[in-house]
Amino acid sequence: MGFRKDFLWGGATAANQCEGGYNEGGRGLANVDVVPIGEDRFPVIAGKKKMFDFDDEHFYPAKEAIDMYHHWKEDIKLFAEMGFKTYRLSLGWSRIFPQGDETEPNEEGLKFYEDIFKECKKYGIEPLVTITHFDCPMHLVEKYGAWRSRELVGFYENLCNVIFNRYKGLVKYWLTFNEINMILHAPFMGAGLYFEEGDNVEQVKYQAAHHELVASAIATKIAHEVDPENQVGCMLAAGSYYPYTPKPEDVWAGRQDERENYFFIDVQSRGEYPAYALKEMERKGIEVKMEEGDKELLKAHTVDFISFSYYSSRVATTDPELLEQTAGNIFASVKNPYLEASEWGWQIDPLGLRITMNDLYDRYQKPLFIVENGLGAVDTPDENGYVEDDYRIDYLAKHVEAMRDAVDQDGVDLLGYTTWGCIDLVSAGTGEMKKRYGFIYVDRDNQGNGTLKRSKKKSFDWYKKVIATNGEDL
Ligand code: BGP
Repeated sequence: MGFRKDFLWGGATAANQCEGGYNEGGRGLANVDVVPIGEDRFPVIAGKKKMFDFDDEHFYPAKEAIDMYHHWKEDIKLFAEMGFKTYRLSLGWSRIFPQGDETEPNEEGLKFYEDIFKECKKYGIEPLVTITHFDCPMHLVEKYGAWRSRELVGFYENLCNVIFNRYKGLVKYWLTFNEINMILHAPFMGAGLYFEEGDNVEQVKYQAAHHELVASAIATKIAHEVDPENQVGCMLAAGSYYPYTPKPEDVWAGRQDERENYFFIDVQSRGEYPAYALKEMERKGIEVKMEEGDKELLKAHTVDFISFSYYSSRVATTDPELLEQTAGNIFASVKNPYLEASEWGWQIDPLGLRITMNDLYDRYQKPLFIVENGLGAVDTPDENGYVEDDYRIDYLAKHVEAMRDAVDQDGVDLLGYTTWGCIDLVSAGTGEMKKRYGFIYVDRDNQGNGTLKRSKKKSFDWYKKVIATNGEDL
């Protein structure tokens, strides 16, 4: 009983939130570089055009982040010391194709990740690679309007051809798009999408989503062709919905909200647009333009496993006045009176993880992979950089316990678990360093000051023990 013997314990990061080195090694600019810290972090709203550049007024955390670009050896060594079996990281698209539409890749970028994968392998760590974690080269944003253009499918295909061939034998687990449903909620940060005056916003979003879905199927196809050992997953920002009351309308509202997210995975895992989505699009007057062969492609190249992030459950209602949008958390939800919340208002619900796992497993009957989970908190280090983060240990222990129940009691097939931000990094939602998730503290503040020194928190040894006992000793 318990987790499978080859359970993949580890941690997760994303290129733009940890690498820095935004203009080094021939790297081009990406959408994620130009979202500044603070109130202007989500500047792209319907009808407003984004200024695509750095300015002097704002601080852009991704420029340097925690400078993993120069610290990766040291960081991987620390992951190995914790006993990681896997390390989830993402490729910076604009490191490999600085503009995005070149035919030849940038060797320096390719080599950078190759060295990382080799270093991981040295320690017996299996890389889990997100092909795009919210990032899109700025040139593709400006010239083509990012994923609104069908041409992006071809550029992404080119990227996939290059990486699957180059990293054959080094990488086996792949995720096509991080939190693919984020395109609906944070279109610029999530997919480089912006809107012009007069755009039918929903139309643009769903057309762009279709392009990503087709690109994801093509990636799956190439991955399997290049190496049958490759395992490809989709990635959902998950969290089951509870109805606020037993009122049938609230239950129905929850179902609707859930479907907005399931839509993507239904296509990626079952291979076709679900009936409810087609009807909803019809009602909204959305016409997704498909090319010949798209339907067959989607059907033939479905994912091997279902990966997701889980931070909280959500609560649905028909009463818009009850809905809150907590800072950084872009999913609107009613505050659940039975749950406590993090300092950022994200509600803490370990049982919700078990519920979410069951929902996904019932629905898709494919192995699951939890690729993000964790507590964003303010850490106060002592003079040696040591943090007594019992609150983080408590959060993670309860979530691991819930996932063990889903495996043991409910029979869910779970491949692995990578906690979010295993080393402190820049928050995607707020752009801050103040919101930390790591087992490893990084001396860096919100304005980019600090020595960048890495030090172990209390949770470092705790997680090491969890991994060593395969999740028995929490
Ligand atoms: C997910 C993203 C991550 C990560 C995480 C935590 O949505 O995939 O990139 O940042 O959320 O969110 P935040 O950084 O806002 O605390």
